[in-house]
Amino acid sequence: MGKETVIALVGKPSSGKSTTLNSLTDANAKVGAFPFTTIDPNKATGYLEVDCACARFGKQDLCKPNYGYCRDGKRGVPIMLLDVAGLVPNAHLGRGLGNKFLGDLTEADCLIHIVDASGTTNAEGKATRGYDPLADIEWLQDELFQWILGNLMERWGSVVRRHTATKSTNLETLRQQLGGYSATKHLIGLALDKVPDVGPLQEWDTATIERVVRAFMSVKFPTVLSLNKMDHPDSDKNVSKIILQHPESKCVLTSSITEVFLRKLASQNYIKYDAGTEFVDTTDDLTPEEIAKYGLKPLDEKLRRRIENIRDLVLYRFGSTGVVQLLQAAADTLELVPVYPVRNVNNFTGGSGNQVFRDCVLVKRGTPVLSVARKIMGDVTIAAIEGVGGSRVGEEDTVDRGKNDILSFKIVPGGGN
Ligand SMILES: Nc1nc2c(ncn2[C@@H]2O[C@H](COP(=O)(O)OP(=O)(O)O)[C@@H](O)[C@H]2O)c(=O)[nH]1
Ligand SMILES: [Mg+2]
Repeated sequence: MGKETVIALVGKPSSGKSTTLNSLTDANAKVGAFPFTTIDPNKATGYLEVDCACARFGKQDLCKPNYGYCRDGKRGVPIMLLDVAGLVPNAHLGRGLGNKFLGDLTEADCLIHIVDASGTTNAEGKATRGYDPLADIEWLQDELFQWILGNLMERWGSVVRRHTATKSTNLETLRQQLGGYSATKHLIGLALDKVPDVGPLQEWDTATIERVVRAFMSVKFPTVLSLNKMDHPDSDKNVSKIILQHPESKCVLTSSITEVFLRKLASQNYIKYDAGTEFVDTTDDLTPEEIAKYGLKPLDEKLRRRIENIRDLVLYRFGSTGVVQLLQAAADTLELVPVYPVRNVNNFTGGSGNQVFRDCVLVKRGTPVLSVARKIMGDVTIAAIEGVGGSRVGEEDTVDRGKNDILSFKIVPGGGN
């Protein structure tokens, strides 16, 4: 298997990173085994919700993913999440565990910056009131910038000498210098495309280097803002300010503590809750038959009031707790498309049995199907690639949402390893 997509949760202490991670990973339904090999306490599997291909063919009843889940055509595709704690102001100077934290980030394809929108924690995460969370957004971006720029400037003299001595291109030299951030040549090329007419590297002044670093950050660390603690009364005005100041940023309003609470109540059978929606049903809302069917327990007065509060403060105002949308926003930013490798292109089953669409991988839209094959099967010789109904798909054809996303790879017998 190729490299998995990794989404890192970042933010100052007490912004809600761990709560958000819990809200995304404590899946309340039967969920397939853990597909990732790395065991690390700060890593967890989240589930990106997509419209599953089974619904296109009316095969929801036969859809049993090997990993993740599928409920009536809504599929949860596993995605790796990383809780990157310990970031404090000036981490790039090595304060606290700063540099270790920054090093952990290199694995990430996308960042979710958890912002405490309520302003009830200061820059260091200590309790306060009326703190301006705009400062956190700028500080985090600046921290990353200083870190990358610092690493580059530290050895700029020798970088330039080597660049001229080896007659390298800007791309080759930057690849050497920025490859350590798990950045591919392609990615660095995209960054360079964002700063046209920079001229040869040996002539760059500080301002130009800074522009290149900013461009690199934007492709290597695309960021979604989670404006968290939306349930708090002070959050509204801060959110308006943030959205006004950062119109280009992708923002999702969240209340991760509410999601954790609702999932807990659902697992204790007090409510019926579809994660990510505004729909919470209690015994007050359902018929005796439905209550029996779902096995719901009656609420006491205190619980009933809390649920009313959650509806008023979060669900009815914002449409949901936002956490499911948060992963979707990250996936949109990365332009991820679910692709379903199948054995049988007529009934979509795998090697055996009648269950359909057992596998699903996330790939960037526009990826050639041959690269998808490599990602899934490694370095084997592909004889042919087929789509739905056995239609031939060219190796260089690309995948998109709903296009070339159901594929069967025919391997040359004995041509693999
Ligand atoms: N009101 C409110 N509090 C939250 C929310 N999410 C987290 N918290 C609280 O914020 C504090 C810090 O949360 P935690 O997840 O440990 O933050 P971390 O340090 O970023 O991992 C805890 O007391 C949480 O209960 C939220 O959505 N709303
Ligand atoms: Mg934490």
